[in-house]
Amino acid sequence: MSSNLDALSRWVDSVASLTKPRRIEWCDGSDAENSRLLELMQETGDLISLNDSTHPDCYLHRSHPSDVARVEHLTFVCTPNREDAGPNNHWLSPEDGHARMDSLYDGCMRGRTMYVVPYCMGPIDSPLARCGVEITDSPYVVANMRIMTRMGAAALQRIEREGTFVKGLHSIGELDPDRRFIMHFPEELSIKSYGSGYGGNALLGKKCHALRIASWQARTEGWLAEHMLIVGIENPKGETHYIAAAFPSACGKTNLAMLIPPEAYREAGWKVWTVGDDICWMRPGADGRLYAINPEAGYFGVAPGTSSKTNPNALAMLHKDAIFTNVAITDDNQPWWEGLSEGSPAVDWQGRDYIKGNGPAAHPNSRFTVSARHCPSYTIRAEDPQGVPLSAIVFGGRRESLVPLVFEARDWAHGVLVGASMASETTAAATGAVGVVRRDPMAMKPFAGYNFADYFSHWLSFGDYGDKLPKVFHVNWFRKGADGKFMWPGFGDNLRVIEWMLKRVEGSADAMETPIGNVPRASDLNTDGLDIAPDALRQLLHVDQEGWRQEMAAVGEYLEGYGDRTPSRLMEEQRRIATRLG
Ligand code: OXD
Ligand code: MN
Repeated sequence: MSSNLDALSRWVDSVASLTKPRRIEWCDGSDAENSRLLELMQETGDLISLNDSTHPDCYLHRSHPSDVARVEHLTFVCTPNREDAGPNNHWLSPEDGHARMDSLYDGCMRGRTMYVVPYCMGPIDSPLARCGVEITDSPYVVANMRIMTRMGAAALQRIEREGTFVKGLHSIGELDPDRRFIMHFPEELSIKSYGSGYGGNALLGKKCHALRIASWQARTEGWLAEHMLIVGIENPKGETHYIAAAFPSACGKTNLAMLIPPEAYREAGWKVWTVGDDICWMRPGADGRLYAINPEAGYFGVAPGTSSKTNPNALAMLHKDAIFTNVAITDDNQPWWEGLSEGSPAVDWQGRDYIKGNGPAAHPNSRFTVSARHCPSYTIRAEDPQGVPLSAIVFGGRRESLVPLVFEARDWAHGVLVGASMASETTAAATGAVGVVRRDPMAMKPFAGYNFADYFSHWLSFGDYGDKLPKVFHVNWFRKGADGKFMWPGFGDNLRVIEWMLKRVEGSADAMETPIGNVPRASDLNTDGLDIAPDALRQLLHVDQEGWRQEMAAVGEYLEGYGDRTPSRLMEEQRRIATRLG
């Protein structure tokens, strides 16, 4: 074994002597290995095979009913200095974090197989990609990692060449909510997760590596690791602009990444290309533009609400080689969830006969895991080692009032404030109350691996790259009218808003200057064929001066909560806008 792999095998040995597995299996990512694991999981009941004629090679996994979402209250960033983790993270010292985890790991894999899973986040030959190794005792995690990352032999070869990799140790333990922790040691590039098999807690390449650890690495290396989709919008002239967009979990990133243009746009030649639906790593190129890769190779998407109306592309990719977690099934063994127009549930997500009034059939955070290549709007640019150049960055939250459909930041620093002041109503993607408005800067509240104040400074530092940077926008698809219904049709019609943004990028669309940024007039948006009352559109584009005065005051208080570390440039932006609001 080469000396670079020596370090890996020493770590594997030390984990094995702590966790005491029955056997160790190094995963190569091959089809044969995958088939063997799928078979094994069907024998143990971890996977249930779905209807083979409608959903070939698709499986259902039912998790422990207490283990259905990310556990933000049990997620820690362990740095020697508490301030480095910041008030946005739960903190433990590395010594205490390791001690707590290692006592849980002691003997935890007795009788189980320990899988060693080398993986690469990003195209295998990309300079922006980074590797990791996850050790896990869950074959379900291995099968999901194989879809979500470039997993196996090629990743191991890159690790052998480079020597560095993120170390992730995961055990499902007893799935006991009182013995469940997700810990990050950014200075050691390591992760320890115990007691959960749920995606965001257990597929360590995703939130733990590609966001928390990577955001830390990105700051030290001069790039950005963000909770953003990446989508290419091709106009009728055949030009494609790439956009990265940050929305909190379960706020429509997957839908926007796979948008189907309204009919008239399709006929005119507009096309949408999906690069990624959840995570974006970006760094400046030699030309001063930001280049982005999707570090993931698959989608771990929210099933409920996915339908032939809301996201036909997603539905089309869910008919083969997909793993469903906590969905319901129909009486002919097809997956089913709320919002799906076809079929009806016979068995709910917990395996009980479905009875109306007994709660939802599918868990609200039930998921699908599927390869990105199965998406009809997949683009081979997702494999481009250099990434795609970004024309726009979009921030957005779920806000039923106040926040207009879209506005544009005046410049980069204002854009950073727009991202930093994002807020959104909470969803079922994390345990806890749903529908409560909370500040979620850049949609990174659960995922920034360091102090938000330092993170804002890092974002501001990119301003030095000048006028080739993407333009920054904020959108809100979720405004509700007095009747409690959504005012904007959303989904495919969001392309109308994107068209305006891209015209702003090209300098060919108008806007009205307001204290919060540039807002289109109704006449600046293409509303041909749109089913919306003029008054609703007027309200959607209205800037409520008094409401924003209060919002900006709240933003100021929020930013001051980070103390001396809050960059003064950000506070100046906040004051500038607050002053203009009067
Ligand atoms: C996700 C999440 O799974 O954000 O992507 O929770
Ligand atoms: Mn996410």
